[in-house]
Amino acid sequence: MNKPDKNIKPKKELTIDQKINRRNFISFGTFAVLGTAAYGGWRKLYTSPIEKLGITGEAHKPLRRALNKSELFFRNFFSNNHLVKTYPKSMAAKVVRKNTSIGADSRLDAASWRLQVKKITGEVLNITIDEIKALPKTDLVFDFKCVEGWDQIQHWGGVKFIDFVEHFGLESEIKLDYVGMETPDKAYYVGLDMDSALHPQTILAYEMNDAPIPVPHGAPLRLIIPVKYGIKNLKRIGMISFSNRRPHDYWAEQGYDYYSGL
Ligand SMILES: Nc1nc2c(c(=O)[nH]1)N[C@H]1C(S)=C(S)[C@@H](COP(=O)(O)O)O[C@H]1N2
Ligand SMILES: [Mo]
Repeated sequence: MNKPDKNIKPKKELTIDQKINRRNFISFGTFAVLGTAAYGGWRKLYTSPIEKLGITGEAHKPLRRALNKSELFFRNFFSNNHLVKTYPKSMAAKVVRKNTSIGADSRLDAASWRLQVKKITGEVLNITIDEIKALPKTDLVFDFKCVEGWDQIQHWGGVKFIDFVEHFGLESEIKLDYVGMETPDKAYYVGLDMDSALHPQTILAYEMNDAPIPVPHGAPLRLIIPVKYGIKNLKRIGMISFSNRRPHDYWAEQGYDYYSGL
């Protein structure tokens, strides 16, 4: 039998209790360090200033910077005249899907309906559907997408928002950052960034499948904005306004993304 070498110190065995204590110490220490860092990060975010303006204001600035980065990408993508894919008329659905119609499902008094446009001077234009129909008509067949997960190729016709703006002399208004639209009873309302509103495929539509829009789909005039999800495509427009502050938005108030771009 070999005698133990005097020069090699016997390795000190840790007892089970010591092992547990040491592990607890390490994990608690790690937890404390990470926890402090996380709390610090959260504090920093929480106490950071809240953005007032900007496309998606009212969020803490560091968060918003990240969101704005991706948003800016898409805004540039669309404002550089990138067009949404279009289809031949023959591919458009004959039976058009219908979704919620908040503010657009009561009886429509077509004769008294007017599109109100609030100018920045305070003046309010009252525009008839015939005045709108007299403007150049654009047809659009595209894939309409609802955030609930369905999509459908649909055919809409109306005046490009940009043509409407030009005709009614709203040059000063479109220098602002946002457009707000709401139903005549103000029950449903959307806010749109100006770039998307002025996109060449954004139309104030009065026709669906070459016929006047039926009431369930937004008669007499609805917004068709193919760079956005369905939620922004307001049915039965009553009022249009312009501002540098984000207009209120029905679904954004329920927690949906304000921008709701595709
Ligand atoms: N006034 C009004 N417009 C609205 C809505 C609404 O509830 N009220 N719903 C939106 C949603 S979520 C979608 S998907 C589309 C559906 O349009 P459709 O019923 O013609 O398919 O309208 C949008 N516009
Ligand atoms: Mo939707």
